[in-house]
Amino acid sequence: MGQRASRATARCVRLWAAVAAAALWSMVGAADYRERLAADEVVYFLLPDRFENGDPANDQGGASGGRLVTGYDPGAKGFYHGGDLRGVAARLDYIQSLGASAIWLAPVFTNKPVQGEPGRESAGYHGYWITDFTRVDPHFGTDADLRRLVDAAHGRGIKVYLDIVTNHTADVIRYRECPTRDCPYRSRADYPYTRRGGIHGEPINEGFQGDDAAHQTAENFARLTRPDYAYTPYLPPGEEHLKVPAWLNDPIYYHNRGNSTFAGESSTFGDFYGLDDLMTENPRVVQGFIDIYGAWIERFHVDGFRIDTAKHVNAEFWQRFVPAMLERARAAGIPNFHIFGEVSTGEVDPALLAAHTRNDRLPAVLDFAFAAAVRRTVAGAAGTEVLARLFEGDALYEGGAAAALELPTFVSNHDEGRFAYFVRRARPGIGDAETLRRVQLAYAMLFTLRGVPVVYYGDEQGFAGSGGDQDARQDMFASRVPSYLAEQPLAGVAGARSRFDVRHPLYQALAGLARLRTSQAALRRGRQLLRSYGPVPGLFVVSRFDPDDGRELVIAFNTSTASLSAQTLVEAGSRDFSALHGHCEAQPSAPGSYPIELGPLDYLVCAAAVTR
Ligand SMILES: [Ca+2]
Ligand SMILES: [Ca+2]
Ligand SMILES: [Ca+2]
Repeated sequence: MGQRASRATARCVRLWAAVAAAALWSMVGAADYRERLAADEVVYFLLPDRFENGDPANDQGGASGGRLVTGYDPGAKGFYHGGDLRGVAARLDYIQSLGASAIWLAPVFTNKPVQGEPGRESAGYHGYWITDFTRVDPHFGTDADLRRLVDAAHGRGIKVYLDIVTNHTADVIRYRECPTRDCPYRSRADYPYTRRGGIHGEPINEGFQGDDAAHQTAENFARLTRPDYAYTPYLPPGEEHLKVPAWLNDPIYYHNRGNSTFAGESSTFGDFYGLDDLMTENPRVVQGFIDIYGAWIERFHVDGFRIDTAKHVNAEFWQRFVPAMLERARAAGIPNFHIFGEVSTGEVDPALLAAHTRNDRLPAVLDFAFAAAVRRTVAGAAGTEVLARLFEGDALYEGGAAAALELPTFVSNHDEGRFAYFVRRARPGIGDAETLRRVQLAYAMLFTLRGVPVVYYGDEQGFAGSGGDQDARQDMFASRVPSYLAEQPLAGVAGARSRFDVRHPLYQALAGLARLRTSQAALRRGRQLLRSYGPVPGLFVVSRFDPDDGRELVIAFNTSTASLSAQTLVEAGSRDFSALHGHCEAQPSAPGSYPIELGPLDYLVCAAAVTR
């Protein structure tokens, strides 16, 4: 068949595919959101403080005074800016039009408003410094505001995931031995539970058998009565009853061994920069968190949990906590409750991530290895074989490649930074046009490759940021932070303005990708097969297969800045391809060999009408 005829056929099939896609899209939207599998979602991750201010009356969290009391300073990137849950509810149209079907809210529980040494204070605007685990932070509104948000989201078929923390609370506990917070880690061997202040100290906690899995019983922990084996913990005056529920105020439920070095046993037993690290081996602590977070499922009917700092908690805790949460959710009428843990790494290291699905039995983990692989190949200059190595690792997950379909994937986040920033850092001097193409290519990978795409709020408005953490947490409402105002967003203008522009090219691109993914079961739930990759930037191809009829989708990316044409393997019986994105030849060159032509940093998605 000549090229002209083949293109005409492809156009015709494309039209048919678009009609079918629209029908499928409406079917997905009409179905009960609870029936959708975790793999079906498109997740939008936002920090309530930085998204939209729906109620200026709560900006100071009900307190009055300066920023060191209220935590509120909209001109400082480390303080509260005024965003809240009403603001999120007011922007559901924006979130839904982007194609998101689930919202992951950064923690909404009551935080210590301000902590840190004098002169180095910052605020709990991010939500990870919890004092009251039973109430919405007053800066974000009320429990009723959360209920209204969840109900409104559900009314649109949008799920809501809460971000939970069990590793630590806010920094309240101090140690007598070190008046500043720079307390070095004191190990279990050098400072055993059964001696006061080291191996030569007086005997304490007589008969305590240790914290290992075999001894995590109420009887054993009843013998642990003194928390001063390593340091002498105390609660500063006025903060003795700060935490809720009340059991959290007792230092016996914490490790009290000083700061984590993020290596060795300190990774699970050390304080995360002074944050009070919970004794998650103690069954009282396990039950305490089952009670706390089970109540949030039952009270608000949320649809899943993202678990903060999951890798800093012992495996046995998760082995008990996760099944309890899934059971509470099922009993509350939420059959597909999703739980995914944060196991952070900057490496393409699926073995590390997979170990937490096997040892901890976490149903899923955030796919930091995916983020690292896309960063290396699309922001950096690594060959596309890095992506192949990533997906070969899917076999390691509990449940194998099928389980990997439910891993939330991302290219930007609130800790490491945004993809546009990674591109600018890796390629100083390139223009915004190329940066934009690289961000689009990264998001094309996110939406079409296996895993559940997580969009980090603001990426769709061209936010780049100037680093990680506070430098990647810009305001969607008119900002007053000088460094945010100085930033030049991709395809946008700098300055203090509301950033909910549905015509922004990245918003449009991501919305298109979300529609594509939602319309194709192969992209949501389909098996993925590696086809083409290499040691240098260039072609990367996978096939994905419709779980119902077996039709093949060919997905090809060009990570280089040169055009390419190549043949790639397809199923011998795949033919009558139509273009879901880019230019697709209608027919293979020969059975099992399909021609690919791609411009620089471009991609295509071609769907076979028949695969036998
Ligand atoms: Ca507010
Ligand atoms: Ca502390
Ligand atoms: Ca810990």
